[in-house]
Amino acid sequence: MRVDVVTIFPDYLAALDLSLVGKARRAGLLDLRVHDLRDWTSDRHRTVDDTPFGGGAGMVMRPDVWGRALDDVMGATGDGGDDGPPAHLVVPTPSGEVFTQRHAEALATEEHLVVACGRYEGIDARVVEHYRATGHRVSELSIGDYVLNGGEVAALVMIEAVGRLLPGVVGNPESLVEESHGAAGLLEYPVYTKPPAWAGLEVPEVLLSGHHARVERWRRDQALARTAARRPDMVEALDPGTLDRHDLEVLAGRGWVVEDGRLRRSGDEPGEPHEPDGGTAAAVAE
Ligand code: JFT
Repeated sequence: MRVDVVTIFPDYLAALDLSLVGKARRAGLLDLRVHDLRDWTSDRHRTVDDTPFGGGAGMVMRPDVWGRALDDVMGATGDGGDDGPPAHLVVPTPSGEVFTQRHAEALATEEHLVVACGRYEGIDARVVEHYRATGHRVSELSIGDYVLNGGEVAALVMIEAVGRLLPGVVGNPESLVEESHGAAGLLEYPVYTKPPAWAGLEVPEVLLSGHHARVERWRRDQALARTAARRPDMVEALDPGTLDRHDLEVLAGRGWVVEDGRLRRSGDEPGEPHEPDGGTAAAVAE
């Protein structure tokens, strides 16, 4: 996969030389190129921004500079003509869809991604409009509901999430398989290693027992309890048909009941606000 990143802070992306993504690059699985947007300016001050039409605070990134940069790194059209397959343009933005593992999986199938990292109040909206109009796929994505100062950190997150899915990047594909089980709808169970006692805390006895079936059941109970405590949205999305009697008992113990084929908090009437849990979400009971 080829990934081009355009930014006014190319050094921000240096972290991608490290760790798994760096390994993928050195193994030739990922061709990552970071570009300085200012290379496409033409004035003495290398200006990339200007004041917003219509007024308001801050500055907006100029479409002409972005257009020259993106034409160079994406190819001028999205028709896949003479310069390889059409690039998929990824634009981090607080106004985007929230980036999920589903987006990472879809992007990992692409041959060429271009990530446009903006700053200030954002990039002139005509840039996205223009590349869509010229046949490119464009994804405007946010990494979550908190405020960053620009797209670079979001790009790091997305490139790491995509990069680790490229065939051959994660050494042991079993860990990807195990993860996709987790992605089947529950948070992961807590994990422990040596020493068996630390800071007065013991590793749960069942994990030392060597009793595989009991270990599996304990881990599933933990995953269910955590998910119930921390992620009611994930419990609601579970298909009760995939849960066994014991699963349903664990959830019932945390206030979840099956009604009309869906999980619902007992006592919550439709449209009523959910009763807060008094802090158990932070530290899940054993
Ligand atoms: C923030 C961002 C994401 C994501 C791109 C560009 C400018 C600053 C800004 C902040 C708030 C409102 C502009 C960006 C993000 C996220 C991404 C830009 N800013 N307007 N902030 N938070 N989750 N992805 Cl371009």
